[in-house]
Amino acid sequence: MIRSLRRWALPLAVLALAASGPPVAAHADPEPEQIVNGTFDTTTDPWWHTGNTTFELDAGRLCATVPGGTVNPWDVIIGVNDIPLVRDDTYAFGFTASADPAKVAKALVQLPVDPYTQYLSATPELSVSGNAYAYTFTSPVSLPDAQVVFQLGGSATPWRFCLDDVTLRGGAEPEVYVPDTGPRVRVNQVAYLPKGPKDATLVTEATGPLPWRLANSGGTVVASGSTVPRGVDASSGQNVHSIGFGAYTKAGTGYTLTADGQTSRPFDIGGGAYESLRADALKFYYTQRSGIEILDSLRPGYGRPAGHLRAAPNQGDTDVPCQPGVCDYSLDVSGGWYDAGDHGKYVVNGGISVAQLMGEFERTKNAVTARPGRLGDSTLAIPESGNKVPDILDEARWEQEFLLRMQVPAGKPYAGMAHHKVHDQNWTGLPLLPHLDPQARELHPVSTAATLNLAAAAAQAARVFAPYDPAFAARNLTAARDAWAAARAHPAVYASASDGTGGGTYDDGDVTDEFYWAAAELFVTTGEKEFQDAVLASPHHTADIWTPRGFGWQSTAALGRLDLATVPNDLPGRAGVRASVLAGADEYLATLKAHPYGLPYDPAENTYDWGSSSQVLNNMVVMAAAYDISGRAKYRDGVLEGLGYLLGRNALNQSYVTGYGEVASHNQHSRWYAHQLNADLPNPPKGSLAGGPNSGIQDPKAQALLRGCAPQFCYVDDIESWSTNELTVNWNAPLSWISAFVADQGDGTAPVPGACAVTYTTHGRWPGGSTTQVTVRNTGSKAVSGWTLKWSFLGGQKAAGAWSAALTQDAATVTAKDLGWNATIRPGGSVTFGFTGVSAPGADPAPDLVTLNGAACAV
Ligand code: 9MR
Repeated sequence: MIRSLRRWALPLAVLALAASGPPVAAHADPEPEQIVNGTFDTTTDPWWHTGNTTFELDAGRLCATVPGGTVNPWDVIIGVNDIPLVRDDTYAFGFTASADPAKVAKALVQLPVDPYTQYLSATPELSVSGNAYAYTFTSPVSLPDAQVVFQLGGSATPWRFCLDDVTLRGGAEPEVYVPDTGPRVRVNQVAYLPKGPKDATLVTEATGPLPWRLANSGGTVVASGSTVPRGVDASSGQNVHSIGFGAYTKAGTGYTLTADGQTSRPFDIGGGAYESLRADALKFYYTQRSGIEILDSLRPGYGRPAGHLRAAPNQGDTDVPCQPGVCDYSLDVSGGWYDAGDHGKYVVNGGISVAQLMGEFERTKNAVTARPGRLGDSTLAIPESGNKVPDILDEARWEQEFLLRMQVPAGKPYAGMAHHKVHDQNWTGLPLLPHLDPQARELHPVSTAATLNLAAAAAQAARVFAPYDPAFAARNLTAARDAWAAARAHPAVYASASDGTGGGTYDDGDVTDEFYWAAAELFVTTGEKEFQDAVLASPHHTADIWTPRGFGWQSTAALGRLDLATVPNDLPGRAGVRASVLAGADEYLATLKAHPYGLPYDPAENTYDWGSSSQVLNNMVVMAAAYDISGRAKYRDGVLEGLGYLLGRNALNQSYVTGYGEVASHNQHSRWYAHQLNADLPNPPKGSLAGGPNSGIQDPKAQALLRGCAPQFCYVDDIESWSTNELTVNWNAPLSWISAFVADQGDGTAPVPGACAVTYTTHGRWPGGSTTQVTVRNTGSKAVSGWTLKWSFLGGQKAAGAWSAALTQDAATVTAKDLGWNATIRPGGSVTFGFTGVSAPGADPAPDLVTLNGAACAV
């Protein structure tokens, strides 16, 4: 796999430039290995090839079919870059290789640029059965970035080359990478809510309690106490203590915490930062958009031409054929968001991302603490701002329209299914702005996972867009039904795990969870028996789906369960579904309480996932949903404490969100936010989440620096570390969901429940309409004089006529006001009013959340 053909002169910490290597003496330790991945166990990275061949990983070897009809040896090359050489040092170079049919190749260690001076030139005679080859040479130069290349061209006929165990020993020991982790007191570097929990971690050798002091920005000590020793933390390998200072509640900026002679990075006590993070985490999506010019006026410093339309050198996404042999048509699959730092667009990942954005919006209808206006129109500075549709939905629609385009048209084989992905034919290097990508784009085969993902997202879109654009909602519902039927007809079409040239695979061999999620969304939207039956029959409906690693693109059951629990619907046994979310949250809370860094994430094998930041966040989403369901403060506090890890309370003492925290990730792997490679390009915008520690360290940068890392240390803020430091649409989605949740908590004061109880009863239903009666009872001890009752319809219902109240409706939100004569509700007394409604297609469930004069009533 080639991620980066073009290399850049970077100050690499690992490169030893000293020319004074020790003489090659007989000593027990082997000379240092300079080839990062010569064994090809799981990847061919960072090896590259000329465009006329491709790599295959074959039983732990790198293999390639060498084309015939070339003239010179250098017409076909396989190589690896950035090999440091030390002048006058002697090197042992070796490899095993085979050729079928037998061939003579050239193996070179050389200067990577013209005149390509060769320090070693060998001509191994390769056989079909394969041989091991060994050479020595003394380097005449010191060079940070020599190349090892195999020149394979010059054959009239094609042949197959396989390579393994490439080794180059000698030269200087690679420098040991030691990250700068600053002071040993680790805090949420952004902000603690005044009325919320406040926890920090101290890294120390001490085993007994130590004193701590909290100081305000003037240096005055405002609180103090003793640390709690927690022993050695497995996720970091550090001996740690915890510090709790939640009793201090005064808002302010520039606080510091001191213990064991170390003073933390500064932080605020206040909620304001989360209001900006709510917007920034969502604004991330506009600059990820494909197929539209990014306006510099809306995102100063980030303007760029539209990507992947037809303008050269782009070949464009407007008329994309399938991979050879996959289909006989081409589709307009323009638009949508780029997945990550690459230019690929993947249905399963786009689907979960757009679903979480729509879920963030839907939460404003169903959660007591939600502040709907904060996600309203004109909150995100996007081209659609001002169109009277909440900006978060406009942004979601940009992706949703793309997902619909990925569906196979009627009349074609697999009609109704979704193509798994569209991306470049080959991997491109960095940097590369979207509009400059010259690669051909290809549609990849359909998959059941992508089809169900589309069904779920489209079913959800059908209800959330209904009040704003009934035609778009109806289009989504049709697409969702078609996708569901197509997935039922083709239940086991899996994306290939080896289809990873030019884009990620996103392969998934178990789609039972996608069936559950799609059924759940279709049921919530339509209320229909077929989907209810599918939900109730799914093993995921009753299983403990709250695994330590959490949910994501490969395990989607939680998305279904959470919506069944939080969005109004009349599923039999719904109380049990809601209780199961609390049970899951209790598991994550227990993990968090046991973890000295306060993470609701502690996989049993003590290995962190690719994109672990998002797994932490998704586990927090479960706790947040439990808070929305139950109002129990412990769940909300779990979310607030978990957020601290992402914003600085961690082993690396850094925030994983660009622009938030004193020291924060800012060199995420991206082809267009590539400031680290080209000073004319920007860093990622503020509010961009880095994937975070990944025990797999699949990229060569991380492998060179981090081998043997404890989980929390498996991260480097370097643009080349695509396995620890990328940014993606599916990682910013839970960041945005959680930052909205946290911003909604204000200063952390728990909402006071209203002294009211509401019964909402739909008495009559006929095709297209219904009649509903609402009774509001005053359960408090004071009279209510003058009342305003609010709720949101779930879909596109309209209140048509009312009695005993004045009803107005704005999109889904209904406001009912007293008529003067019934303005007073005495303690224990009640008022009743009613209305007729016009039903939208789909279910018409009673709203979960009704507020009286701004406070939530029991329903
Ligand atoms: O996020 C994905 C992670 O879960 C997988 O383990 C990994 C390897 O398949 O791929 C990650 O997704 C990448 C995708 O394949 C291509 N675009 C960038 C994504 C983030 O690194």
